[in-house]
Amino acid sequence: MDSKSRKIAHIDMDCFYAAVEVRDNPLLHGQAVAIGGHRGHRGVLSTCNYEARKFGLHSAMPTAQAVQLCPQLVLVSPNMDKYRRESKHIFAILQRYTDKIQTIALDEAFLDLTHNDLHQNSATLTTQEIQQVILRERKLSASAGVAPNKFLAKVASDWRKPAGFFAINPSQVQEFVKALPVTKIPGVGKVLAQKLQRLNLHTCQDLQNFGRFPLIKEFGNMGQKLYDLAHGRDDSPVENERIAKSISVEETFEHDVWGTEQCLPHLEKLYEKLMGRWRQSSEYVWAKGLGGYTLFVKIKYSNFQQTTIEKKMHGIKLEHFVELFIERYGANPKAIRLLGMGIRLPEKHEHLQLNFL
Ligand code: TTP
Ligand code: MG
Repeated sequence: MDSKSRKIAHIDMDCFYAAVEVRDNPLLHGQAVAIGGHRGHRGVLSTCNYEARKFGLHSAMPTAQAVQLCPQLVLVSPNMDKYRRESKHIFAILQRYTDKIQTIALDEAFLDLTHNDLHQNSATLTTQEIQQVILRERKLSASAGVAPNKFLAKVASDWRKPAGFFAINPSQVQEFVKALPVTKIPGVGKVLAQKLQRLNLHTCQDLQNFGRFPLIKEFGNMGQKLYDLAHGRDDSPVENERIAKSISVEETFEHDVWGTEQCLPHLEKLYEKLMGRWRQSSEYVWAKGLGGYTLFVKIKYSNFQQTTIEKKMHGIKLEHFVELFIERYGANPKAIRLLGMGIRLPEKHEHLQLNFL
């Protein structure tokens, strides 16, 4: 192995939402199932199982069209909480193998297995074991790919779907990319694909032959990227996303406020604002179902002296913030120029540990 060569795995659950529903409802076994709005309503499918795909159904297809193509289709309403819970279980399994994980979606993650001791450092065997464990413990099938970089690992996991595995070794990269259609390149959507087609560029080999500078001339930075990817080159690391350490809000008063009574309406207002931010944040998705939250209140006095009090609480309630405020302020009431409050967030993978380990 080239010493610089990495071993990246990409794992992607098969027809994720649909698979969860079919697993949990024996009546759905063997049926064509889609997740989406009800018959006759406007809307599109979130996904559908492989039985339904035989009829040409796919994600984002209008429900009405799907029902026309496959009249026996069973439509199930989405249950996002359930899929999120399932996702945490799956990611907790991945964590047993490495902490170098980049989650991409609820059902998808990259793993850097370059330095992994299991199976004599075989990323193939480790990844296949992960697939088996997911199947055994969660009764769900995943597809997986292993390659020297993220781009090719993702292509590989898609190569033998469903329940498939495909590995691209460093020595196979050059041969593999030649025939790879440009539509497999991340960032090549409909519009770019059409432009490439007009230039008679269909495969990565075509992009290679077209040349770097002509590509840059046509597509700017994207041209450079296309050129690199067409050669199977992608240096992007597997990044554990750092999520915000906290979500907080604060208010600096035009005139100092003094005493608990004056502060209460401000705390209420801040709380409303905080909850708005919290619900919109992606952290909300991850932290949902988490047993406790560390909440904090910040007080800045008119003399600019500042203090913060924080505590782990169950739930995120206004009274918790009021309690914290009174605990800190009650003994020492002074004029206040700023009040703030927030939620401290553990890192994403700590959430998983809190829940499962
Ligand atoms: P995908 O991994 O793209 O699709 P999938 O898991 O359903 O099927 P595949 O076997 O091809 O991987 O997306 C994961 C989930 O995200 C999917 O189950 C439902 C949801 N989703 C949508 O809600 N809308 C969409 O357009 C897509 C593509 C996915
Ligand atoms: Mg999937």
